[in-house]
Amino acid sequence: MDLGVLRGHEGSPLVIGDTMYVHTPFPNIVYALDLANDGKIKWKYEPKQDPNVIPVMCCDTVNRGVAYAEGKIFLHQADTKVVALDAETGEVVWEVVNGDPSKGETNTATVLPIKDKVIAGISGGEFGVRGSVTAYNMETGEQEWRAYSMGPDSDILVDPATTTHLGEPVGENSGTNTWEGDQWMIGGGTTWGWYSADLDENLFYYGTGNPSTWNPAQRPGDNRWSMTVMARDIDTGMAKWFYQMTPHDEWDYDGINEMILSEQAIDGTERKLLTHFDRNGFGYTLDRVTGELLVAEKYDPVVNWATEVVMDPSSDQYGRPQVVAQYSTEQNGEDVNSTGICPAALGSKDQQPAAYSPDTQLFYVPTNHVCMDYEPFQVSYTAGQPYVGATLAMYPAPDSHGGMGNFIAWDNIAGEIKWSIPEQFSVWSGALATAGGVVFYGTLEGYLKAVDAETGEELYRFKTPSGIIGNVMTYERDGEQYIGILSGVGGWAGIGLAAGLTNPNDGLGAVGGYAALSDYTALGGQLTVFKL
Ligand code: PQQ
Repeated sequence: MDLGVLRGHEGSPLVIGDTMYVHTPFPNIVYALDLANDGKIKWKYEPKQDPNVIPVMCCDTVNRGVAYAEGKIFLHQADTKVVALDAETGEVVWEVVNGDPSKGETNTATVLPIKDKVIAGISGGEFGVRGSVTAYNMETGEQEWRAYSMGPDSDILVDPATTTHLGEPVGENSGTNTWEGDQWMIGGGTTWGWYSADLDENLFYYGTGNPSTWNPAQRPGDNRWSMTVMARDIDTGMAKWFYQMTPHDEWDYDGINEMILSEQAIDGTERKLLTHFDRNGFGYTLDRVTGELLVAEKYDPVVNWATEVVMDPSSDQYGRPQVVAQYSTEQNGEDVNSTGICPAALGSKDQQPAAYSPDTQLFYVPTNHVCMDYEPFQVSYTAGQPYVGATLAMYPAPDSHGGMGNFIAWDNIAGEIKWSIPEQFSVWSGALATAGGVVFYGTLEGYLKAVDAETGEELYRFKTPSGIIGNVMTYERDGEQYIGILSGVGGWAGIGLAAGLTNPNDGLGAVGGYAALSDYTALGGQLTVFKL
């Protein structure tokens, strides 16, 4: 099905009963398709949004999908309006405005409907937005609480004595005392990624993005709690534990990638785990109840900005990446132009989610294999204007013979790659693992691929009409299994094609890095469904 919108199609369709809900990038159309009637359109919702939001979206006009609960479809639009639609009719039940695009606050993420709440994040780390998550009442849309990523304790919803970081209380003013002056007010740490929840623990999990600006010399300190995995109480928003992966970021390694929850045995004991493939190139395994750090290993051997994450709890460096001075972009408060940094700012992996198979106990991870040169420069803050302060160039990692991505299988307990499939471009699509031992992903050239979960051997490929940056999904109807995928090249990697840019430094360096993509695909916006 052609969806009538070009540019990047992230996320996936959602199937509830006999209806498939499909979303598009800006203007964020939602279609309800009748699966019992050959996909006939039951209803279509097209919000009216001010197109002035487009220039304040950093990385294409993407949207990562709608969510469903209690008979409602939840759409979080680019302009930050959260809308609850009647799933049967498409009528608006309630709507609420979560942010202000005139200050650079936008949205690309889906929401987390959980218990009686809808939890929503915010984008705008490239505009000096101070990130937050907000819970709205699922029935009425009324705001229940908001937790900022940085700021006073009452803003970030911590208890200084009981909220922990690596097992220690965070103490008072933890969201301001690693910032100089009022910089935390424009401190970034936006929340544009994926949300997971453990209902038994009454916790939800997500990560915060880069501190603002990208010029680290302008924000001395660890910049807490940017770049942090957060575990918060669903009812109150109070934080139980934090783990900051990249203190004082110098590379734009946003910590927002998905948190995958699994129950696995470690040394014979069943643990509740959280596995996270960070932009910074480390794959982290934590105990999701306590926040204990169990594993932190590189999931692309080319990662060079840090040698390791210190795992000894008695060290004053515990949990901290050991930064290699050559790849720093700041020395003693001064800007430093740095070359050959791996990974590039879009990370060893960006927002495209990995998948876990409880059968193989492996994680299937779409990755980038890209490095960068980074030139920070002084930038001043004006509300609604870009607040980036760095010029970037991106290129394939040196050992890769031109390949810019790999699709890997990862053992989250050993901290090791089990197998790796080289790809010409970054794998910008979300993976799907099935109980049939088949794993799916899409490529930027537009292939949907099926591989063997144990060996990575390719079983099937199909070229869809445009590059794939959506997430492969599956559903069952009348005893038959189906696979669905959105095509439509774009996102940060495809921003050159999506926004028609040609200057190599444009798109924060991605235009040059992915210039060859135009030899393989063109803009699109389609849904393709396969029957097994
Ligand atoms: N969005 C993409 C994408 O959809 O391909 C990639 C990125 C974003 C990034 O790599 C970002 O750093 C990023 N940062 C923010 C932010 O800091 O608020 C927002 C977004 C976004 O909303 O898409 C991205």
